[in-house]
Amino acid sequence: MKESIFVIFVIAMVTICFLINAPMVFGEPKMGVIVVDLQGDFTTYKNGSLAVEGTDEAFVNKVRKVTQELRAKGYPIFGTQDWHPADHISFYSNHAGKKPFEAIQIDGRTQVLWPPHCVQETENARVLVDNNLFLAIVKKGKDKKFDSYSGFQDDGGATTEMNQILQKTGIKELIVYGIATDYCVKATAIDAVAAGYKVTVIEGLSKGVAPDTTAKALEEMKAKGIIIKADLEM
Ligand code: VGL
Ligand code: ZN
Repeated sequence: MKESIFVIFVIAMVTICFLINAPMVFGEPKMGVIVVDLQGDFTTYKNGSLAVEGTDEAFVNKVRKVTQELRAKGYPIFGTQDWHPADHISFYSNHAGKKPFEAIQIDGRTQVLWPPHCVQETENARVLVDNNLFLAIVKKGKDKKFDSYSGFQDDGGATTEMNQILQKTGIKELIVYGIATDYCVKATAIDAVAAGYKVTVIEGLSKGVAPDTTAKALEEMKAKGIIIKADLEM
């Protein structure tokens, strides 16, 4: 009789210890980070061809510092890199008589025509955050026929390796920031939510091409369930 009470006591204690430690045993939902297009051509810091307002050296250094801190805390860091061939469809100079920032229709899609930027293997296509911090940097916009604001897929629907890499890493939640809020940050965050991740966009670590499209992008992201945080408190 005494023995069976002892056995029940031991089983109860083991069960209680297991329940208390369950979050540690099974792990918290795994959080990853996507740093979007932190490249010279999008910054005033590097005199970029498509420099976005507010992307001076102080901004880039802030993104570098936070990314370093997130890495030090153990979060897996991923990046996207705009990586266009010189004859890319999104460059105004590849369309006779067109001007930068004009929008045209191509096969039923709206294509904004940009100054040539992030041309493969050029100085200003480099990612300005320490490349050693990243588990992977996903290149996008490599196909001359399609633009690719999203890090997950291009305008033709061809997927990148992003989702596969995140799944392999066991990521469930994502922090997203970078350039530009109204184009590549927005498209990447929206595709991440569509792929089933819980997404938080950090407004203070992102800059937009224009105020009106940036305000609209933030509203659109919120409407899709994306959390918008002013800054990361660490
Ligand atoms: C981007 C315009 C063209 C971006 C990329 O990174 O937001 N914007 N290509
Ligand atoms: Zn581009």
